[in-house]
Amino acid sequence: MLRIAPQDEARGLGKIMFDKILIANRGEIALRVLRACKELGIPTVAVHSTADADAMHVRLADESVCIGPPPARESYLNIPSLLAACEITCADAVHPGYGFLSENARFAEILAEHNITFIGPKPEHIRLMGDKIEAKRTAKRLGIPVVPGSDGAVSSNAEASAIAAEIGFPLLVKASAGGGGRGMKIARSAAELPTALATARSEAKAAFGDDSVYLEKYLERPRHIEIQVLGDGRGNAVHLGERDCSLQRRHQKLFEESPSPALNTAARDKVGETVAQAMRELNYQSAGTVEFLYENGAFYFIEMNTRIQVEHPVTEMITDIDLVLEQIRVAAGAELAMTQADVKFHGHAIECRLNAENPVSFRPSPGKILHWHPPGGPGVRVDSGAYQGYVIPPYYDSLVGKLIVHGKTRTECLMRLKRALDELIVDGIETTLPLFRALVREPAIIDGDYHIHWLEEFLAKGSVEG
Ligand code: MV4
Repeated sequence: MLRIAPQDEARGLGKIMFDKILIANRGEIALRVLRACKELGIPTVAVHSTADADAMHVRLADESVCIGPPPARESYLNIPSLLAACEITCADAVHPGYGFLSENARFAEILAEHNITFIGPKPEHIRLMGDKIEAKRTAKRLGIPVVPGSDGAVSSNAEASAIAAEIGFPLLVKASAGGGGRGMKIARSAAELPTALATARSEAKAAFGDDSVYLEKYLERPRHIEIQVLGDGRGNAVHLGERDCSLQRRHQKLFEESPSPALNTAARDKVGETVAQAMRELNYQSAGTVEFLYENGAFYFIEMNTRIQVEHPVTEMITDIDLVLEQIRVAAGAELAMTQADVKFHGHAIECRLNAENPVSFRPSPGKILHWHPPGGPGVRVDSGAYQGYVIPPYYDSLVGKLIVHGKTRTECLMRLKRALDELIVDGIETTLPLFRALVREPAIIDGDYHIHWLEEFLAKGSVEG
């Protein structure tokens, strides 16, 4: 059957669309993908473990297939089960969501070998960005500013000392196979360098089976600012501005906003255009995020994520671009629906991640939701698979839902967020809601004056009451 995406219809460009999309994920992102498929008129297949039989994504999909027992390794990460699910349902495309198999280049290749489209980047780009040394080398070659450091892996203490003499201390030792903060060690002086190297190496070997490490100048109090990109794999790419994701605890983001309170239009346009041009040169296809540290007015590339991210709605709210729908369109071979000149930024958006966790200890709090009342009204979006009576299983991440709020200005957005947080009712489990109610009243948050260590320092002061 011939289906036409609304954008293509409007431009008179009929494109052949997928017959059926299998969503290889769970929770709110499975729902998010399902919504995009419905708006494109594409039938959907949900997959689920035995623990997720009653999940909302299963109820809302056209068809569902049980792919295994609760542990993710036997279900959501089980490639043979997923292939079988595609086969029995005649799905011709798979959307991986985030996490699970979303950045597994081998999975993307296996699907291609079975004539099933992986809705995401080309395997070569997933693999390239998965190797942090190669990713950084590529970024540098494409004119993206990087953190000063070693050019590739360091092979000896002597080599590390020579680099330290050039760039000075503090230094950070990072694992080439790392990312997301795993396998990093700080060396504050020459005396600490051999131990930092040895510890990072052995941790990297244990965690990733690869002990190669590289060195970077350690930035003390940067912000974490990431640029959203979208490419069609045919030389067209745009940037959709930034998200400031500095508010995190143990590398888990909790509160994200766009635009960043730290950037002006000129700074955004400059880094955004550099990144978009790099993606054009790579022929990058699909949505992607280029992560930077930002300190004293300068951007430093750290890594690139080749998936749709949890916090993508913040960008959708200020650009009016449906990122998941665009991922599907370009995976089907369509051209990007917009040029950089078409991308306009409107107002301000903030996302809060509602996790089933104790707001002080952050211990997981799975169990039955006894009462669920999401907020509504102007500028409010809730992406969640929660419902009254739903039992959050203990096997997966603790994300219950995301509250995303939009306003014409940051002030309106914050006032709206405060009001939405006050409307939200979730009973039966503990959640991070009290943390957000405290945050929106905090002067540093109201002023936008924070960095990547701010939240952990705030929590250490005992600022949140459960
Ligand atoms: C850094 C850094 C300071 N200096 N690199 C942590 C996750 C990984 N993707 C990169 N990370 C960092 N790299 C240099 N040269 C500080 C961090 C970091 C961090 C970065 C982003 C968001 C939260 C963070 C929390 C602690 C450390």
